[in-house]
Amino acid sequence: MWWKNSVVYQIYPRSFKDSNNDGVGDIQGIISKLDYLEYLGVDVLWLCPVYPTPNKDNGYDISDYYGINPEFGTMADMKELIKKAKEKGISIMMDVVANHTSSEHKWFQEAIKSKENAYHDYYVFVDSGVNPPSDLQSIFLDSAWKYNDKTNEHYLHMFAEDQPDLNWHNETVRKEVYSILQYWIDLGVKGFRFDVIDLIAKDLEKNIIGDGPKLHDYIQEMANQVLKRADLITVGETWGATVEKAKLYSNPDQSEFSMIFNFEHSLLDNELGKEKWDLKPLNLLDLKSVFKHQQIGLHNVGWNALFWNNHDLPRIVSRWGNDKAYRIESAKMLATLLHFMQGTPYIYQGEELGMTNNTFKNIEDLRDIETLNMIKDRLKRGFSMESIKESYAVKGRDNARTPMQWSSDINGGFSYVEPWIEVNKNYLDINVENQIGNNHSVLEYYRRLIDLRRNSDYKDLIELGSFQMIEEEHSSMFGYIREYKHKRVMVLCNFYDKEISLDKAYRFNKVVLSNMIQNETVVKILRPYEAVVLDISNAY
Ligand code: TEU
Ligand code: CA
Repeated sequence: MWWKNSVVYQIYPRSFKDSNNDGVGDIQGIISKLDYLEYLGVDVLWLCPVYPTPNKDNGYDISDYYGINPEFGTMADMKELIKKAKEKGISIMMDVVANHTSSEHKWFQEAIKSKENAYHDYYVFVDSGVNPPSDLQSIFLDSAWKYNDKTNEHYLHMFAEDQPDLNWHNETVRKEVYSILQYWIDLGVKGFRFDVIDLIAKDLEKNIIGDGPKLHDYIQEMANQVLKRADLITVGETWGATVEKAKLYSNPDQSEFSMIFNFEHSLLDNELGKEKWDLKPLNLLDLKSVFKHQQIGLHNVGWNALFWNNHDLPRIVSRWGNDKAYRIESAKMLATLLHFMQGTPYIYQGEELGMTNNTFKNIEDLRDIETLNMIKDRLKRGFSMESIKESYAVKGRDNARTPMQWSSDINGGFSYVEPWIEVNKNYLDINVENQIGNNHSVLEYYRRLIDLRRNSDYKDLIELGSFQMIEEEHSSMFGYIREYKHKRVMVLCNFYDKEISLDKAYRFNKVVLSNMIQNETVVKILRPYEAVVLDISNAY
């Protein structure tokens, strides 16, 4: 299980690097940055979808699973990327969107022609005449049902109407997915990320969308027919996961996935039971409880993906760190907290620089369908424009999709022409060029974290060690101990911008890593956003 010691780097190709100056990132752009990714020390590149797409949801609406989006390049470029990454010991993880296709996929174009069409049962049609079968709402806030006049039916779409849901109860559909996976395995990819995989077994009779009764049957069938035959890293995107479910998804017997993305922590600043746009402050004690439960609950019985960021989430240093006076310290503190836990860490492009959310002055500058639908929905429901702006400023997905900031050149070195989405104006201050080799930078700190996990004599402790919270009730400090054989390290993180006292003065043998100079012989206070990792193997 090589991936237990790996670090995955997530690339949103559209915003990573534009090699041909059309304002859109591309595969040759990724190839041009492989030296950088090797320098960072990552082992796997998760590419958000690179297949042909009408871009209604920036590639999560796939019209051909066997091709490459011409905006991103050619299949030859893709094969070159796989080859050149492999030469650097870096594997490629593809993003598999199998809950739905684009409405422009040939399967759907056939399916809507007639009920008798061979592809009709590839999708979820309900013969309800001109009225939708139910008031089910899509995740993008419109009706989940779209009328098809040719067959006088409605079809299901849990996301945009241009993203019709596939019918996984149809064995032919499942076989089509397995063929797609095998095709990419044969091309040399070493991993897959499965988009909203917990929605694939929906049971409409029982009014169940997520976690359908046959979900694990289908995942296990996919594992047996394809995944287990290659030595892959696989991760399921499961917004409905809990620790208990995670044990099933990530069982060490490899009957399903290597791991899952469990979003319990990422839901903690949503008003309970409301939408992500209904904001509430994070309570650190909730976060500590969620991570403790995951760490202890999965130890030796499952495996966790460790992440703060992705292309759907606001940037963590703005969300739960401090993107003003303490940007660098808080970015390093958040990274320390996450990377010393058990699991496979995922670094989202720009996270390693301490990149922040972007201030979108005008609605016209927004690109994401989810945000644009929310604006329409909330205006209709009478929300003030002020509250709507606050919601997307804090939680909008465009925050994570502004171009990667490479240098102080025009457009942050992403492209010489105006990019498809605006560049964060702080690129002059936050970019790769002024962080490489700068010992104080977030980038070099991430390199040390990755090196500790991959190459240090703390490697086994980080990968296999036990987890124990300390000062569990402390409302500002997140602290834990990892232990393996004769080694023990203590991770102490001050989550806020005020100096704090610890319940005890902690002795230690040596400082393994810290985001500030640590000259004390015992630690009993932490400065704002201070993170320190202490070797305490012989201190007690
Ligand atoms: O996201 C699943 C999903 O539900 C998220 O969109 C989530 O609801 C919301 O964005 C939380 O901020 C996956 C992909 O990651 C996302 O980019 C796609 O839009 C979606 O599926 C449909 O494929
Ligand atoms: Ca380009």
